[in-house]
Amino acid sequence: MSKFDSYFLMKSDDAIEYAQYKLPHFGWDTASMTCKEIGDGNLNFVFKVQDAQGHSAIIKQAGDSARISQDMKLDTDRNRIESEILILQGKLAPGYVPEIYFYDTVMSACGMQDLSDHMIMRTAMMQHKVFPKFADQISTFLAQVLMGTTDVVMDHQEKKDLQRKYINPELCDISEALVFTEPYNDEKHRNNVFAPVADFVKEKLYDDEALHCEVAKCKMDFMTRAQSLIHGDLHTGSIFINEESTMVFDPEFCFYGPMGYDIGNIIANMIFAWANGDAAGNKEFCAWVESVLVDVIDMTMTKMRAYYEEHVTDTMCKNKAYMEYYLDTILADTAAISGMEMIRRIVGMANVKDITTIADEAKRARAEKICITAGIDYIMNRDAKKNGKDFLAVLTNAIAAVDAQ
Ligand code: SR1
Ligand code: MG
Repeated sequence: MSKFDSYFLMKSDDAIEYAQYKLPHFGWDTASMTCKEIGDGNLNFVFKVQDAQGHSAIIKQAGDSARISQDMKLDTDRNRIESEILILQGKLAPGYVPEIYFYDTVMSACGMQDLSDHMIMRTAMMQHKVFPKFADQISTFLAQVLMGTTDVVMDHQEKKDLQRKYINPELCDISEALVFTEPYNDEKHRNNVFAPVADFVKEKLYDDEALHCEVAKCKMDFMTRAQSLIHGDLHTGSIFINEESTMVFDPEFCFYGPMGYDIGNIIANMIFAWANGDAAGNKEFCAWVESVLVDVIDMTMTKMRAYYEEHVTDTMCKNKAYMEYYLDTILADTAAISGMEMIRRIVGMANVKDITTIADEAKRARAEKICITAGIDYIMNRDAKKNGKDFLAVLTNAIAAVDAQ
């Protein structure tokens, strides 16, 4: 019998004992072991366990409610989903996700590679660090994982097995509410709206029926288009980065959905990084982010096209005109989700530090209006966004529109 034979929420001391129990082959120096809870996400507990001899591991545990809101009860099975997905993504895109050492469905916890030689990308973005390899690396991850799990490429029965296994209704329900519903009506009265933009939000988001119609279309697409095994929450807080490497983690929101959801999350969160750099007057950083916006779109599409051409197995999908249609729908979905993510992080329940830490009220209000204006353009005109330059022009146009007001 062990104390870990039934579920309880661990504290740091428990995580040390747990690491010894689950990872005995690490050869821990038990006397010097320490542990720090380092989770800064909205849902889980993350412990870094290490000893003085250089051994270390991350222990991640799912609680039965969200850290951001105790009222939000959640199935702890999400830890299994996350672990299995990381293992699968590691096969599709080797070197782009942390190694999973084990996962444990009793404690709803997993052990994974400690990436302390990387930074959480959002933290790095807020320090205005640049990573010249990022666009190339993230586009490889996106193309290989997203295209690699489609019906275009996979055996259809195997794809359906994955789709069934990772249906993930609870976490999808969070996204359906927080991304596709509440930012447009505050129906649960839990939006966080920065007071200086309250009138702008009411006019541009709550009162615009034409926008609501387009959002409804995107919401139903999200709920019904089982295109790829998507990460489901691919913001800069789900990426570890350093000069040489980009590693994606935290795929607990994963399910079979439209792949533009992941690409759009990257675009939106890079624009939050841009807004933070812009408020600080850091032109060099902003120029790098702008180049990333263009490159992420163009490189991802180039790599997806190549992956499609090389790996397509479905007979009908070998049709060239269909391939062009398919790639176009990915771009339109990417644009729509860029907009959805930008809007929901500004006005919804789960905000981003890139924006909320802008201390100057007027600068923060301007940043928020730029994000909302760009977000609306991405949603309303999603079919017209055909390349990286088009995606960047949305930001440029939003700045001009807001500054002209
Ligand atoms: C209650 S969870 C709020 C948000 O945090 C996660 O990272 C997802 O983005 C979710 O929407
Ligand atoms: Mg997360």
